Order: sequence, then structure tokens, then C-alpha cells
Amino acid sequence: MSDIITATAHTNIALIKYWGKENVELNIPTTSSLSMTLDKFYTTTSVEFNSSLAQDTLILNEKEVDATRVHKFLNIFRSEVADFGPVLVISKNHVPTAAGLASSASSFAALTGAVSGLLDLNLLPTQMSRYARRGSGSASRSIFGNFVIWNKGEDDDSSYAESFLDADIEMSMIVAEVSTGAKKVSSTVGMQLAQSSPLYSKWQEDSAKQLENMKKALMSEDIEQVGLIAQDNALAMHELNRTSSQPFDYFTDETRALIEFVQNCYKEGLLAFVTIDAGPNVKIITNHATEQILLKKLKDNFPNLAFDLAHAGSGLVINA
Ligand code: 2P0
Repeated sequence: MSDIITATAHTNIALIKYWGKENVELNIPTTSSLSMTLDKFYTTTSVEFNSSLAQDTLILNEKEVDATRVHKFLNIFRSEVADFGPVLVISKNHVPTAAGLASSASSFAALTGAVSGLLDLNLLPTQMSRYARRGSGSASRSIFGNFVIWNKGEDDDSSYAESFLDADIEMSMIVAEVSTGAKKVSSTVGMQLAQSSPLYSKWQEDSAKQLENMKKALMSEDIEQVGLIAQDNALAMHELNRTSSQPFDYFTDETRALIEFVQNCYKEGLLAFVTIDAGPNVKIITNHATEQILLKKLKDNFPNLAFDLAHAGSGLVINA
């Protein structure tokens, strides 16, 4: 066992969203979800035991930050595996943090990999996925590359992600960075509110059907169907927020303008669909053959925005 263990995990974007919890403490979701892991955004995390520290310490992007969530996560291992002293966690996030690009997914997946290496646990990827889920639900999916399904399960043992399709089907994602500032409603709070929407049970039913159709579309590499289903699923998720007991909306005027623009591109014959997470950024689904045409149109029409181009990425890597 080496003294410092480093792990890298990429973020993922859900094509069928996780937006609600059956169990808040354990992050057991109300629906299964399916995602694409992205090559462009990732987190690299190193961990080491450090007896000179008074408590678990997190250095994120070279600054010491609040380690409460990391401490809580490490305590899961302390209670389930073996007790151990303070851990120094040094993390570098190559994701615009807390702007709806799911940095918690890559962060907790990388931390899971690093800690399991530090403790010499030799876990199967699905077992790592269970631990990552406890840190942040979407992190369960970032253990794997390409297309990943998180079967909701019903308890701590049965709720984990696994690879669905470990192939690059020439899908592309253009990320429009509408805002890199902190989001106003955390995912955890947002989900709790969404579950109060009168539309929620219908959304769960629709999500189950969309998941089955999404699986078929991915297997047949039909990116148009993938995009249409993902777009319907995401827009319905945001409608839950607007119809919750305390309505809220992650969209800004720029988000809405981008959605309209992308939908017009599709009407004009381009392969272009949107998906949006817990923030104002818009992720545009297209394919390798269309990405440069679409990127140019987007840059010409939204000159103030930054765009990133991402493709399917790899799963967790632990370097001992
Ligand atoms: C997803 N999102 O499936 C959904 C869609 C955002 C919108 O998972 O409370 O940070 O830590 O389990 O995983 C973001 O929520 O939430 C998320 P917690 P998480 O990607």
C-alpha cells in the first residue's frame, strides 16, 4: 500500500435524470437513471493518512475548504470497514463547480476510488458505485465510462450503477456555460421540493417508460431518439420544480433562449437536443458529424457564452 493514493473520475450527464429520493440519508432514488460519462470534465483526488491533522481536511483547487461532507463520507468507511485517523484530501476539480455541471459526481467517485485504494479494499466497480452513491447520488454513475445505468434498487445493497453500453456511439455534447456562479437551490433541496409537485408520480411513470426507450435507442445507436427522449425527460424534470410547493426555476432568460435556438436548429434539420441539470447551463446533444456546424451556429448567435465540446469518457482510474 503506498502512502498517497490518487484517483480520477469524470463527470456524467444524465440522459434520464435522477430527481428525487426514496431515502435521503442513503441517496436511494425514486427512479432509475441513465447517463453518459464525459471526457472533458473530471476530478483528480489524492488521499493520505495524516496524523498531524486534528480532523479530516479538504484542499480543493489549492484552497482549504469546508470538509463536513467529506468527513461524513469518510465516516461511512470508518463505521463499515475499520476506524482510522484524519485523512488529508487534496482535490482538483476540472469542472465549473456548483453550476449544474455535477462536480459532486466526479468528486465523490474520485474520492471513493482514492479511499478504497488507501484502505486496500479491492472493491468491485459496483461496490465502489454503492459507496459513491452515499456521497452524492450521481457519483454512483461516474465510476463507469460511456453509458451507465443506475438501477434504483430499494436499499443500500441493491442501489448502484453499472455499465450499460461501454462504447462510443459518436454522440457529442456541447456544454453552454450560461453561468459558472453557484446555483441557488442545491440538488438535494431541489429534489425534495420537486417531490411535492402534483406532477411527480406521473413523472416517475413516464421516466420508467423513457428509460426503456432510451436503452433501445442507445443499443441501436439512434442519436435522434436518444436526444428526443433525453430532452423530454429533462424538460419534464424542470416542470416539477416550477410546480412544487415552493416553486423555483434553474432556467435563466439565456437558458430559455438557448433551448429555443436548439429546437429551431432541429426543425431546420440539424441533430440538436437539450438537456439541463440543477443549474442554468444547457447541454446540447448532437453527433460527431454535426458538432462543428452546430458549435459555430451557437458561437455566432451567443457570442458572450463559453462553449465546451465533450464526448463519451472513461470510468474511474486509481493509480496506486
Ligand atoms: C442527475 N442531477 O441525474 C440529476 C439531474 C441534477 C439534475 O444528480 O443529493 O449532486 O448529492 O444525491 O447527485 C445532481 O444531484 O445530488 C443530479 P445528491 P446530486 O444527474
